[in-house]
Amino acid sequence: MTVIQRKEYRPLTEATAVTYLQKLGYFTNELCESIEIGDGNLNLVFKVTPVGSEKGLIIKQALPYAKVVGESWPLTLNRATIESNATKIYNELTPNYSPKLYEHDEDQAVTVMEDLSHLQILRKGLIEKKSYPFLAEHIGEFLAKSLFFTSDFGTTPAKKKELESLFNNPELCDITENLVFTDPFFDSETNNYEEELNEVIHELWSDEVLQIEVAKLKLDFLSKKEALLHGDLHTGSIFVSADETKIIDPEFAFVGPIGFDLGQIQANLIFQVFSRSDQTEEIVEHILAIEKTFNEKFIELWEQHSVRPFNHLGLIKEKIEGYWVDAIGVFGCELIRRSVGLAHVEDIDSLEHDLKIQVKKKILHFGAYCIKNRLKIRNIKNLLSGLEI
Ligand code: SR1
Ligand code: MG
Repeated sequence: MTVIQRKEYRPLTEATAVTYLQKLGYFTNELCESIEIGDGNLNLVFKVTPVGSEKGLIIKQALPYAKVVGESWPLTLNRATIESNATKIYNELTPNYSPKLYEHDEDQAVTVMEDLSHLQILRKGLIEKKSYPFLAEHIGEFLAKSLFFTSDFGTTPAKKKELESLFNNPELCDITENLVFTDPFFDSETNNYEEELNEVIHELWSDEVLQIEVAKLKLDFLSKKEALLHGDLHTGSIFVSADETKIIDPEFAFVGPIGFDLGQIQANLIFQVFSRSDQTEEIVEHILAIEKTFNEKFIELWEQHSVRPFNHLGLIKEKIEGYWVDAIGVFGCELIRRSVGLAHVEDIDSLEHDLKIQVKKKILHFGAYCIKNRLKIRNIKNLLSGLEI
């Protein structure tokens, strides 16, 4: 029997990130610059560039705890392997929308990827009011392809079960279950909100209908195994320029309800509608166009690539309608959790205090309305047609 010796895990520094790459054969004879650029909640991210050159490589390393809280919140390193496996699948299914994956080291929880630093995080770009004419088309296509080809419409039962086992991601699913579907709906220690919101939040906590509907959505999150999800598709997980869109950070990937990815991205875009005083039409157009593109492409993929020839168009349409009903529920939960829970969004947090409170109150009411009325609302187009900000 061969015993494989695991190498002891060590967090990289800016200096060791360079030697790490050089040991793998990259930039061996070059002087390199290295900077830690991670601004997310969980990982170290280094950009290593040969001096005098624009493009380098990105090294991402998972830390054994959540950076956003500190060492008191231990976190599995396996999420780096989940992320690298998901990126590999996205490289195959949606190469235009995913960074190229070069290396993965399970022991060190390290992934080496394409340098996308010529792009900007979508959330930041939207806050700076930049325009992205192809955004909705790109996101809609990414969603349709990644979800269709990993669903029972686009893959075989055997491959689907392989996906379920490869993306067994209990720790990160648990974080989402708690932070999205549980903690914001009771007086949890993880919550983080302004005292001016006390009254509205207590209203939500004592709203029995809301509590039941959130419990149903949580159960769907735990039990619906529809497709491989990105699992954390907010505007901080997308890099953009005027004509490029790259989806990053799929460490929360798992096989779950399609409406989860659909609802999360749409909610994170609508924060811009709530926080902007002008130019909201452009964002509303993106949100509507994502729904339209997803629906059209999903049906097109089904017509051309279905592994289930006995399916009917009516069934696909019914299923897609169901995904959007689920999405509106998730959308509502995401609105509430980013206002009450642990992890906030810069779109809202960067507002001046009084305005922020006013906006957050609207978001909380709207979130609860979406969760409770999702079956009646049915889709994003209907939802936005009645939206008054
Ligand atoms: C402890 S992690 C907090 C949040 O950051 C991630 O990006 C996910 O959205 C998670 O819920
Ligand atoms: Mg992330």
